[in-house]
Amino acid sequence: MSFDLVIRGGTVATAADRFSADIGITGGRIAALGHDLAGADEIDATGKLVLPGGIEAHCHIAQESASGGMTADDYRTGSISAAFGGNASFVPFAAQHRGMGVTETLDLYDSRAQGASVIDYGYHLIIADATDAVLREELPAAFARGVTSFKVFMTYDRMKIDDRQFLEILSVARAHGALTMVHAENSGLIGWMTDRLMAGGHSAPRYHAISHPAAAEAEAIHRAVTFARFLDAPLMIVHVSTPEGADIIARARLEGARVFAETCPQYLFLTRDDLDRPGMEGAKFMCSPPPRDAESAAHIWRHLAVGTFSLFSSDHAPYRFDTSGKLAGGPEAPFNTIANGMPGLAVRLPLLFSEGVRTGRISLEQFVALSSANAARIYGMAPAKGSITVGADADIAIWDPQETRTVRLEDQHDAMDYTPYEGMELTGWPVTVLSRGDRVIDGGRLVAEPGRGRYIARARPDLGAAAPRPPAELDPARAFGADLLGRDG
Ligand code: DUC
Ligand code: ZN
Ligand code: ZN
Ligand code: ZN
Repeated sequence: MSFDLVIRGGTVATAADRFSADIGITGGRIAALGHDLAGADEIDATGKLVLPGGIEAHCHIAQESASGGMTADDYRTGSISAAFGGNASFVPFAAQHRGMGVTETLDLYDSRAQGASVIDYGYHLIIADATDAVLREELPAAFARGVTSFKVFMTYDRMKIDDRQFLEILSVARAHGALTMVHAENSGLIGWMTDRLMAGGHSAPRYHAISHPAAAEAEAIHRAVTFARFLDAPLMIVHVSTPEGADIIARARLEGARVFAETCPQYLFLTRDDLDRPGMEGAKFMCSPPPRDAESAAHIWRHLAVGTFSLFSSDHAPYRFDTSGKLAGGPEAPFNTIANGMPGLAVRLPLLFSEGVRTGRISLEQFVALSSANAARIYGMAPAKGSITVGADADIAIWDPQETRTVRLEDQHDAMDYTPYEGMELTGWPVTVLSRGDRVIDGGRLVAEPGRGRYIARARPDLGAAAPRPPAELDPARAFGADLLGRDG
């Protein structure tokens, strides 16, 4: 029997194990794992690692902010950059803004993505306007079209939901088997700090970090986790930056809560000192939550190693260092008018491989879990995505674990004019990326056409069993009736 394509002689790794095998691919799927397989086409992977294609589960592509600014990357440049970074699929956000319907929002993002992406894609829905119609009709309709995760913001005046709306969204999501994601920072504390700093004339980029203290994240994570546990609704806390926040999550997980968490490169590799670079340079390192300090980063690394975090995502939020992005408010724009976010699609996985796997902080299997397998399961894309197993999509990244490169803007292949990681030397890089058996990146070059990527209609997230029921007097469902809380039993 001959396959369409055979990847020969590599070390295959999944989230569970590693072994040497050839991979036989037919019709875009993995058809066999074995030895001495023959194919019409072959890739020699001797000395290389053959991993499930990365899944970038947190990035902002062709998204306008609440104040109207557009990200620099669209689905063409964003997907190309992701592919160069070892990703075979990605799940950007479809952002509802106030006054927009959810179906309208998803149709708009479909029009932005179709014909543009080189890799497969889905969307998480951002809910900014939780009207009755959204909650009762549009969220179920979004779920039915394969958008099975919903993000809410506890901060940002034009995006934030209040506690009652948060409870309502958790409850509706739970009833449909959807996963709620949350940007957890205390809005009042950030607003108060910002006003004080601005009143004192402190408007430079470095004050952004001071205006978003660790306490703002810890308080909001505690509140979000409390609500999720009260309803036994699953929750994903995105972009966790602080030891205080991670500790709350670790404790809740230890106690059996279905609370999941994500961290990002900026909380491991950058610090608030980066915001204090000369002139406006610090604006390049402004994101929310902001980078913290070296001790916090070391603590987040340990949480990554022990399993507090299920996901390591870029939070690629590309605003250029010019008047189309960060400096839209002028050459000395005050920090509270500068767009939050930084790029990272192409460098997320090399950073984690070089500084995580090679240093022994995490295992290769953990690397696969954090970069691909967990996202596939948690966001309803398994078993087609996230593993190297017979029947799965042939979404594969072939890595050279010995190759050393210096991070350069021109190798990001995004629409940005800077990378926060410029000049870092990293060892271990993806060299070939396949999506459903098609070469997308080969020999350091893009070899796929925009538009070949397909929409992934995601299934119900696989999040494990609900927590055991508390005693009747502590169980809101039994005390008040299941319907009231939207629980399904
Ligand atoms: N939240 C994100 O998830 N990304 C960029 C900025 C933000 O506040
Ligand atoms: Zn956020
Ligand atoms: Zn801790
Ligand atoms: Zn984000």
